[in-house]
Amino acid sequence: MKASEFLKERLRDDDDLQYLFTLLFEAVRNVSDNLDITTGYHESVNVHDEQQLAMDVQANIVMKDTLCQCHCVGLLASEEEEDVVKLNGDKFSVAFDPLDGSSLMDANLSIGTICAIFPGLGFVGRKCTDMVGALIAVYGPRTTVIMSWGDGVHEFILKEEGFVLKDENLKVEADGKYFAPGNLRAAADYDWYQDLVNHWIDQQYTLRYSGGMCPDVNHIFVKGSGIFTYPANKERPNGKLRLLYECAPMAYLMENAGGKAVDHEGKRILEKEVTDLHERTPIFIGSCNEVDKAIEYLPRNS
Ligand code: P6P
Repeated sequence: MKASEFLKERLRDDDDLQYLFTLLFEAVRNVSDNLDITTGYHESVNVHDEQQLAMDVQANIVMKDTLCQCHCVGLLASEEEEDVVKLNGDKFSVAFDPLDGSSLMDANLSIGTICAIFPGLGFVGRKCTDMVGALIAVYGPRTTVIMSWGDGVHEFILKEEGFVLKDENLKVEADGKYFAPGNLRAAADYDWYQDLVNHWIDQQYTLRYSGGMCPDVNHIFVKGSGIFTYPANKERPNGKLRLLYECAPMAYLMENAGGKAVDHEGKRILEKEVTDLHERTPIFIGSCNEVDKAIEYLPRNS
């Protein structure tokens, strides 16, 4: 079944959200078709003083240009934009990381796009529970999308004819022995993280870590279990990953698939309020029991 047909059939009660997702699929296809691993660095840096890859800039343009076509979108936020971008609509605000992990491209590792959809206008001051939809794309051996609007989590794959449904109502089991331990530097700073990693090793968990959040969390959705972590360390006291356009959409999808996502205090990521477009948060996400186990090791609990 084509993604467009699936959306028409299942997302009947909100034509605008259906159209917005259709445009997001189109944007992902455009980014996928234009990924050029020979592209070098752009002559600019982004808002975080990070050297921008030409592909970062290109993907950001694609996302903005595509979303500008949506009459119902009023506000955009992007990792590649210092401030919000105002559009003409008033029904949705969309935050995105247009090309997460782009620095992995030259090593030909998988990368992705992450999107969060909020109702109305505005991001700062909103609780992440306000979200009404989310999407992640993975540009790997194949281009796939996982998305949800709150009625199940569904996976699509890009074929010649466009995106087609690969699997619907994905579920993440409570237990799972795959682990993706991000920011291992923190194990050198904090014994609790070293102890947690040792737990996974002692229990003979299977390591599945690529350095790209999209493929690493996508692995949990597709295999149906596992845990991804990216804690803070002394150099990065709030971790590296962004709340609004990375952790919150991932948490939205994970909770809709039966999983869990918390921060360094064991607080639900979705309960967090957005205080800044680009704020960072530590994240522990995946199978409920695996996240709960990780929480036991957190400083305040250990
Ligand atoms: P580190 C990629 O650059 C990214 O933003 C995420 O996709 C990934 O999980 C994380 O950073 C990897 O961070 O510190 O291992 O380079």
